[in-house]
Amino acid sequence: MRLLHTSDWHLGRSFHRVGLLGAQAAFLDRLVATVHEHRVDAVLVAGDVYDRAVPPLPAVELFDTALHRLAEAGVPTVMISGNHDSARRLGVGAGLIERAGIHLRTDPAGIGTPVVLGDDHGDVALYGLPYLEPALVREQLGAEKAGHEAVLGAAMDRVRADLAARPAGTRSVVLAHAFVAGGAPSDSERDITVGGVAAVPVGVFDGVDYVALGHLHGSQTLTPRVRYSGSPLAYSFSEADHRKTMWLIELGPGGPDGAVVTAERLDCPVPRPLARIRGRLDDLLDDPALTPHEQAWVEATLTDPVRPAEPMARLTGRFPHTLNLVFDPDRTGDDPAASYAQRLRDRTDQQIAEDFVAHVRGGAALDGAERTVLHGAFDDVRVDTAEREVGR
Ligand SMILES: [Mn+2]
Repeated sequence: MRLLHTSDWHLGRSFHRVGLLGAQAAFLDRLVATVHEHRVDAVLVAGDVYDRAVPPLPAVELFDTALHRLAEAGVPTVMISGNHDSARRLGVGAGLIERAGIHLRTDPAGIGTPVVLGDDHGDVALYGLPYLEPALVREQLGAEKAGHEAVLGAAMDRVRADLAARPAGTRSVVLAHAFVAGGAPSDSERDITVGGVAAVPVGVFDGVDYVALGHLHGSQTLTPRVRYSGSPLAYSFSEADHRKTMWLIELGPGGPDGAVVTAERLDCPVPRPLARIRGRLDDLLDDPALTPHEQAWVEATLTDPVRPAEPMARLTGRFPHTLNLVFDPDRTGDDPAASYAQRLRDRTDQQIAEDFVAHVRGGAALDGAERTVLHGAFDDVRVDTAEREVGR
């Protein structure tokens, strides 16, 4: 059985000031063309279909068109909601479009009910696990502990229980939207770590022939059976070195150690390459080595000790698609002038809040109890926001 695995479309997202709807439409064209060209048996979309809970209308229209084209192609499609999607909104009409072969799984209640497809080697059960927000689904799933590992573990127990009741030799595929240990993040995923350890061990998926993951935006192979497809487009400059692809997975006949899995990377269309360039402004304007980047979307880091006049106007003279300007002046020693944004970079909300508390009371750090209170406050805000979203 041939599966096409993709995720993290983030329909409606823009890149700095540039709208990406055209690029997202071009990707969907490629997806549909690939389905025909490679005679794909099922399409797997592992979450973050949209960029926001309430996506802009053109993004909804693009999604609607994609659904119609997949249904017309007659290719069964399994989709789950990600942490950017509103599961409730995305799931509207799921029961109806199921009849057209589009299986939209947004409700944790359906985790143990797979889409069953078949080929010459027998049945394949495909389980869609929507993004599971631990505080919201822990009780429903009967997870013994809090946190991502416990709820995903409980969800996988349901999958394995269902699978065990099926005819021997039934092959299995799981779609999940999660941060699995060993994966490398970029700057365009929404953090899911507040409230504890986000990364779940890959062993949580044991017993399944293939796991189609979403959430991390770089294509990655955690094991031959557990992969991230990554996003079809770069959504941050930290992805400048990514090759954006889909996985074409061939699921062979079952065996004692699981079905044979082979994988091929298929490229997504690149609307415009990305380049991160760094140096003094005059050098960036002159350096012949930068010629290949002149038509790229550029992020320029200027290292001039004194900020040059009109840097954007001058840079766009050579690099008309410059989208982001960063100032990182060459200075020596400990620099009190380092920007606030630079000091906050790579820090979690919890760290920033702890430093703030210490700062306003003369340097006294939080003790354990205080840290717990702060931690709890972040959790509460997060759960409130999520509950408001699902309308509870
Ligand atoms: Mn995502």
